[in-house]
Amino acid sequence: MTDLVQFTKDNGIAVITINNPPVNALSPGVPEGISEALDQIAQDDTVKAVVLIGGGRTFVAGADIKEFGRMASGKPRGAGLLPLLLKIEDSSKPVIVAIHGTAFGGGLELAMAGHYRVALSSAQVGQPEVKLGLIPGAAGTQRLPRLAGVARAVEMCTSGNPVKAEEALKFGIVDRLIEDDLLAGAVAFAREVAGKCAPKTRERDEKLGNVADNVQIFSSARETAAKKQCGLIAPVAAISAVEAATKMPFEEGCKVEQKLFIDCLFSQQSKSLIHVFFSEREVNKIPDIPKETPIIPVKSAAVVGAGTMGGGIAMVLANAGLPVLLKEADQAALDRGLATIQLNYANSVKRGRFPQQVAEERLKRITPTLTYDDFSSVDLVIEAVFEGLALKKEIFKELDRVCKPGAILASNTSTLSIDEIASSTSRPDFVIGTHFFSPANVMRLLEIVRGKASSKEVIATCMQLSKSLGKVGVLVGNCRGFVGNRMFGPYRREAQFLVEEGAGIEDVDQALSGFGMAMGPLATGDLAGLDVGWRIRKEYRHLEVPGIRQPFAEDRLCELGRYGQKTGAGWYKYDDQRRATPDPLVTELVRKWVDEAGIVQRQISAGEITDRCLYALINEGARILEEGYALRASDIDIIYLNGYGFPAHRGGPMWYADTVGLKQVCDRVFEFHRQHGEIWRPAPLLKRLADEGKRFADFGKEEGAAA
Ligand code: 3H9
Repeated sequence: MTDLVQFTKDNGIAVITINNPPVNALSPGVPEGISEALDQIAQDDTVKAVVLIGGGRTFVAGADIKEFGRMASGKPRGAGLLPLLLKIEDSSKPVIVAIHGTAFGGGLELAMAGHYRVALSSAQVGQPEVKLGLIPGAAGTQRLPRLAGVARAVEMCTSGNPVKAEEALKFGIVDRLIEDDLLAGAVAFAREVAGKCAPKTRERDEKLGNVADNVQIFSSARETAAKKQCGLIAPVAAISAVEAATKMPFEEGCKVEQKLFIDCLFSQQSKSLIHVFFSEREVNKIPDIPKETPIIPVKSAAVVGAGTMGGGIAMVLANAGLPVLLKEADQAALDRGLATIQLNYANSVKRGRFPQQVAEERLKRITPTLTYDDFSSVDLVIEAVFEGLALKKEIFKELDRVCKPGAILASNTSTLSIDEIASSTSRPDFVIGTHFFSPANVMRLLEIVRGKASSKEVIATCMQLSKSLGKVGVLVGNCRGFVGNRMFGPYRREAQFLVEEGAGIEDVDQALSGFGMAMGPLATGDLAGLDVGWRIRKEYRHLEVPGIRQPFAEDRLCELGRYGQKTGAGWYKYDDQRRATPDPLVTELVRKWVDEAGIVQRQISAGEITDRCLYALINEGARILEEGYALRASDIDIIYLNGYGFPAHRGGPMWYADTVGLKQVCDRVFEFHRQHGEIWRPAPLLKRLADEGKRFADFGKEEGAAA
């Protein structure tokens, strides 16, 4: 038996324990170990039943995702899971699978091959493969409908969402919940069923439904997938695989599943989503900040500014259970801010997100104030006032005076220098940027901006805090716009140029949403408020290099009071429900303005639209990476996936560029450089990696990128 699997006996009951920390993934050696244990058990007349359990914090979280790369490159290790699952199911001694933590993917498939499943009530089960661009590949799509019914199996395999133990019991996936001691409960259960005829999941058909109902289930699932998971291969494949379970014998169904699984495994979508899985975890690893770095306890917080961002941040903190002081300069602004927070909570209750009582508890944690009087006791302050350096410096000076030593002073600035802000305090090591994205209580991204002096403890605390706030924290360097907005500038610049050069407004948005972006760049501008960029451009006009082309149509729209959704008009017109319709007036105005500027409009293809917007994003990303403002290309991907609606199945902008091939991306950037001038100068890193036949993903691995 391998080290990864142990086998003991407890008075006639064999206990097989999987020990492959941290999550008992089914890495090579685990299936083999279980198989060997079963062989020994089969020979041992003293054993009457078997318990299969996971050691450590969880049962089995699935196949070892790291192995998929090998499988896709034709070098799989081990015999796969299917033969083992048949062996378990065919065991003449009942196998009881004991579940704690998570039984996900291959873990649930393993469990379903057992004759019975018992679980702690805190456990969860699920088939999350679709989130990796895959479908269950070890008969999950065949056994799950036999246990839980067709509709439930389709739902679980297409959404990938976990199911709590209590529900799993209701659905028939689990046979019994165990209160405290899982092993003792499972062994007791095993004694009850020992010697009795054990059901084989693959032979059960009472939940496979009838043709008429199933036709309905599959067609509505396909419709939903086409709407909500448009362009994704795996959900559709999962539906077909479950459908096969209803139409053919188990063995045939398994063959259909295998073929679909392999198709998905070889797809770029799956490779991209697996990249996202590992990148989301990598983002927490900061080379010069070890895991053991002390964390500053954060038990209370304060937010300065009760506007859209400040109010949203106060909600995020309160939602995570922290008491929050919310400060404004005058009563009217404070009242407005609180009213918005109340409305947001009321809307969440109306939509069924949480009960009224939870909303009230959260609201109670927010204490409005007009003074800094109680700031002396808080552990963390987040400043979220209007984007003006002088004002922010004044506030930080005051915070420095009133806050206790050791309190973290954070700014939610989206453009200003953290070092400049920190310079107004006597403790720049306790100053950091926490850049939330709007709406702060909804968007998952949190850029954590490292100032020159920010201490390691402060950074580690903010990274950990981001998790407890339900955010994805990404550490970035202190440059203008940091990572996300610095890249977003060239992306939106190109969208505007394209309209000025003759592309239709909707054509630009549709090309990018067709690529998979949650929203087109112009509609995004309308949502965020066109005036935001307009004000920033006015403030930084002195930095513009003479002779470098700037887009101007959006500024003209702002001059006409068209700020986007909030004024009922921007690039589009909006009704009182904020539904957009195209506005021919804008097209006409843009044509007139560009005529006056001497720009000759032309037909522009969807391909040119996506290339120009995305390659502008990527070219800037390459500069950021080379300048060391992002730790890794994959960190930039995580920023774009969580803050800017970049499609996960494309893996993020830098990964996407790698999949296109940097040579091709670079050639196109050179072409745009020739056509449109200096703004398109290829980033040196892009050129170098393209010349060397490398990828962004390689950068830093062998070259030691700066942090
Ligand atoms: C599958 O099963 C296909 C089948 O149909 C069979 C086909 C033949 N493999 O997330 P954490 C690592 S597909 C390898 O931070 P948590 C993870 O990278 C799979 N590694 O912990 C991290 O490493 P590091 C279906 C894995 O407590 C460490 O474990 N299953 C795997 O926040 C800790 O992870 C899934 O999709 C894995 N399967 O969350 C489940 N899982 O420390 C994927 C984790 O070096 N996993 N690692 O950064 C999860 O959802 C979460 O990890 C889990 C724990 C909820 C289990």
